[in-house]
Amino acid sequence: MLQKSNKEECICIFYIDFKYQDPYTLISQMKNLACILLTFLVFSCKENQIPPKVSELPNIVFIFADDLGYGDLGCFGATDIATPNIDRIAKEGIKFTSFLSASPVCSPSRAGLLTGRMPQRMGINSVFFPESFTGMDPEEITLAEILKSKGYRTGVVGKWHLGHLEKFLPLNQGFDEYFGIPYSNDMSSVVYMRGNEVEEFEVDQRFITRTYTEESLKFIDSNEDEPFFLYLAHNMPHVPIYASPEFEGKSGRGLYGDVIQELDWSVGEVLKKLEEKGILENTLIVFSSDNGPWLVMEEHGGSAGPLREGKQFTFEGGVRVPTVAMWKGKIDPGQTYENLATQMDWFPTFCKLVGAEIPQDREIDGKDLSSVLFENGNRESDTFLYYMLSSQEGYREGDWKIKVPFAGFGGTRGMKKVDAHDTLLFNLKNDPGETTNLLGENPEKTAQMIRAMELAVMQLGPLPESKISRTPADNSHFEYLEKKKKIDN
Ligand SMILES: [Ca+2]
Repeated sequence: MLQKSNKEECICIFYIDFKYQDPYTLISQMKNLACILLTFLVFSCKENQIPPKVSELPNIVFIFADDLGYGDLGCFGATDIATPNIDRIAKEGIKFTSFLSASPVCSPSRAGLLTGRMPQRMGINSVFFPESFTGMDPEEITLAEILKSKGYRTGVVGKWHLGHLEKFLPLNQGFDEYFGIPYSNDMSSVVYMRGNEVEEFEVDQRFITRTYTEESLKFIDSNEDEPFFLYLAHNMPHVPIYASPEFEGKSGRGLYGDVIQELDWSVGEVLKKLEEKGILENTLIVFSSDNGPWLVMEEHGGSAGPLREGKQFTFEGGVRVPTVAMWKGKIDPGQTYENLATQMDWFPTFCKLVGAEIPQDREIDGKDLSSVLFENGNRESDTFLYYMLSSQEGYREGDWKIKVPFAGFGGTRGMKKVDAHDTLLFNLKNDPGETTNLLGENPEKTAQMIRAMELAVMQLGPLPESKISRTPADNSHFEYLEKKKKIDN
């Protein structure tokens, strides 16, 4: 767009008034004109290859909620939680109604967002814990590294959850600044880190959202003059949930609703700051969630709205996340995109936006969403492989979804009981709640979907071992004593 307007300005320069020039001046001016024209032609031919100048690059603000459900925002149908600021993004931008997270749990979902790659390719199938000695490989190329290479200031505020040892932390993955809790807020030793150091050992969780908001506003304040990438990854509404005192008792859905209303306030503060600085028109803002609601937490977990199941499962409630994006003047307001898109798509989309080459030495699974965002177009592909941990559990192609047989899960205090099922076939357009198995009446479609799914899995190729996310108990002390006892006897 910016390039287009530059061209118009160039054309104005070529005006020469022939009538009042002497022949020598005229020849000299014609020569100059020829030079200018030649330069213009060369630049026109290369137009698509010229990376945008730093000053033309948009800021990117990516706001991520943790375990926010599909039914927890006003613009996605919630009537008991007020989210006017997030609704504003949908109203003044685009709402994605079939936006899929890379995984139904935290760490793999975040790895997919930041690299554009299926987390299974990186061996990130489950979540990291404070005792994990593994993390996302520093050799992975993150969005922050891409944007930094184009002159961006990059900051992450909030939950990282891709490994907390120094080599896995944000500063080693392309971020200039980090403030936040390095994993989930229900894990032992909840601390605030700044950069690579622990800054606060006693985190009062009631003020996490407020603190993250203040840190984000400070980041915008100190980087307003250069393009910046702010990744604001809230810990809320992951359990245990907390809201600041002024938000308590304000929503129509108890503490959970209060927490979401505080998150919405936070979004409003960011929008207000961008407006005050006069940079809202030069900022792409995305709001999304890392996975579906943690339903086993009952009223402290969110709602998947009309979708089936939630976090930890590959029914739509686990992976379809409420997603909105706005960029004033660039994204037409009030759009709804109903076809499939994924969290991994932001990687190639942002690469395109800033004129960065998509890495060629590795598979990037995301697809560029530029035509969806800026041209009312469609995403290049409409397929998706559903994974939970290391299990490939389903496949989507357009409106159709097939789920492989599931042995059932008896339920624990942290994971909901879900019944066993045979192969399931759904048409998500007519049945987003996955209520009616169409397998019996669509044998041809079923066979085609199974073939397509098998091909997709085959094309994925061999996958690395899952990185150990939780170390087993070290029982060597007991084993030593038992061994000793045997010898003594
Ligand atoms: Ca999560």
